[in-house]
Amino acid sequence: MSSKIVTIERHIFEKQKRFPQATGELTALLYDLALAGKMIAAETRRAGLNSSIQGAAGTTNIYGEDQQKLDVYADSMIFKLNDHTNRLCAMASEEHEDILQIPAHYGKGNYVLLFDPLDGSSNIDVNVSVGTIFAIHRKITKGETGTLADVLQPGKRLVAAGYMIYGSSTMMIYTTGDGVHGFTLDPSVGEFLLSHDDIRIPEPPKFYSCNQGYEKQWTYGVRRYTKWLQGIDGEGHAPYSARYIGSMIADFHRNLLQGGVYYYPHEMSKPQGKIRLLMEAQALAFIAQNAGGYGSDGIGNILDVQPHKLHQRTPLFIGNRSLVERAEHFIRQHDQAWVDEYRAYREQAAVEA
Ligand code: AHM
Ligand code: MG
Repeated sequence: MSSKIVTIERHIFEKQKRFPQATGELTALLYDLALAGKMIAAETRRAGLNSSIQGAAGTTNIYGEDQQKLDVYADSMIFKLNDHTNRLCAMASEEHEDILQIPAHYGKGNYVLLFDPLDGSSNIDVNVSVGTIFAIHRKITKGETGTLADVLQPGKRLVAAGYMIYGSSTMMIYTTGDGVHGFTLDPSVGEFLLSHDDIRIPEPPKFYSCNQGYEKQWTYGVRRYTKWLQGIDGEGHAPYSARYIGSMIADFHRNLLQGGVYYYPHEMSKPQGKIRLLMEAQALAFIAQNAGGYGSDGIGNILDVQPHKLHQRTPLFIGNRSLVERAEHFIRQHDQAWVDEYRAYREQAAVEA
């Protein structure tokens, strides 16, 4: 534990100072996201008291999922805090079908912001932790404004990623590829203060997190993997404990700090899984990798996948490398038909992109 008080602003600034070519743009962008996190946290805390922000908004997003009022609030807050800063050329949100264009006058920035404004939002009304996930790419096209090609980049090219978790305390975790750092919001002063410096996912892991209620839909490899985690199949090791909140950010956060694996696998009826590659999986895989862990789609590294569409979904296995690689092993052994089908989809996708 450091003896000095480090605000998130100071931390980001000091990290960026090491790069002489840094303009301060990324620092400011991350700081704007911290501000968005504080505003969403404040609204989330009052959700149980205020019917104007609690419950369903009466609308659906592009996946046909019911939007919560707080989904809509979080989405518009992130957009409004970032649409006029000259730092971004485009944004993409889980809640919108197309990329979000920045007003022409401001849209000449060097970065692209992708976000899931409120992950796990179906849990808000029952007071369970939710979170905001974000990922930042550098603009790669030559034109003045951002295009879909700037958004559809593999996760290995990310410049930064992170999340805010609105739980018993509010935290912001971020990485720019140089360690994963965690800050806790001190509500009395409204500042994120460094509380978890240079997070490394611990060994040995303790937990596995998945929706086992869907086992019927799983392929044989995923079922065998789960039996292995339970210590039933294989070498008969002690079982890992099951923890599934149904709010990925909360499950991921626990496993990042205490060790474990979260998985939302492919299913017979959903061979591409549920989790969104661009707004969820890339960011978390980048964080996991920078904390010594690993994120896979069951075949290989999520960060190598070249996306072909904005709302592409992916199976996700993420956490301690040893546990994720074990999932890949079971899938390779038992789910060859799915591997062939999914690999073909990925390769075709790369050509289309
Ligand atoms: P969301 O971004 O619409 O909230 O969906 C993602 C969420 C994850 O947070 C969570 O792990 C999963 O969906 C829960 O899905 P299920 O209810 O099928 O287990
Ligand atoms: Mg989500």
